[in-house]
Amino acid sequence: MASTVEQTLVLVKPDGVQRGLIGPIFTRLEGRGLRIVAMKMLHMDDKMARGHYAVHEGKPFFKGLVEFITSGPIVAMVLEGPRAVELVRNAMGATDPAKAAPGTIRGDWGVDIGMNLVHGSDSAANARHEIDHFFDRSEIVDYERDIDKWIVEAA
Ligand code: D4T
Repeated sequence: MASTVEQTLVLVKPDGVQRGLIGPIFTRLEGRGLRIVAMKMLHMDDKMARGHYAVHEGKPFFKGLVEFITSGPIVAMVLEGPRAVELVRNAMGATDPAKAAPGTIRGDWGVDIGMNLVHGSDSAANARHEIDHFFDRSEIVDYERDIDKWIVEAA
């Protein structure tokens, strides 16, 4: 049975951009069958970074996290598909690359928890909030692909 379609926010963090991993990371997520419905490159400023990571304010790694995420350009995208949040989180692997399974983005390319290449929303509710933090509604494109019928069973 087909699951509810969700949207999720994915960021390729500054380390992923600097290491030339934008394409390989996109390829994994797009190849999985998820549909890219919005995408842009930006350089987060301090205010935007603090807003995005507000839940971590006060934690010992917060200052370093904000410095890191604002240290260079990032790529933000919105992916859509059934259970998109869970699919992306599984493809990213555990937060700490040392604990991430081989075959995941962090498990294949990451070393340090502070430079773990990607961000993905951790719930559909947070995804909605995070997408609004990065994109205007008008920047999200509503379309279908012919191949979608080979990826998701009809309801
Ligand atoms: P993000 O939010 O970047 O997708 O990562 P996760 O969802 O996998 O993990 P998180 O929110 O718990 O952590 C956010 C961000 O903080 C860095 N971090 C985390 C860190 O530098 N030291 C730490 O001890 C933790 C827990 C890594 C990801």
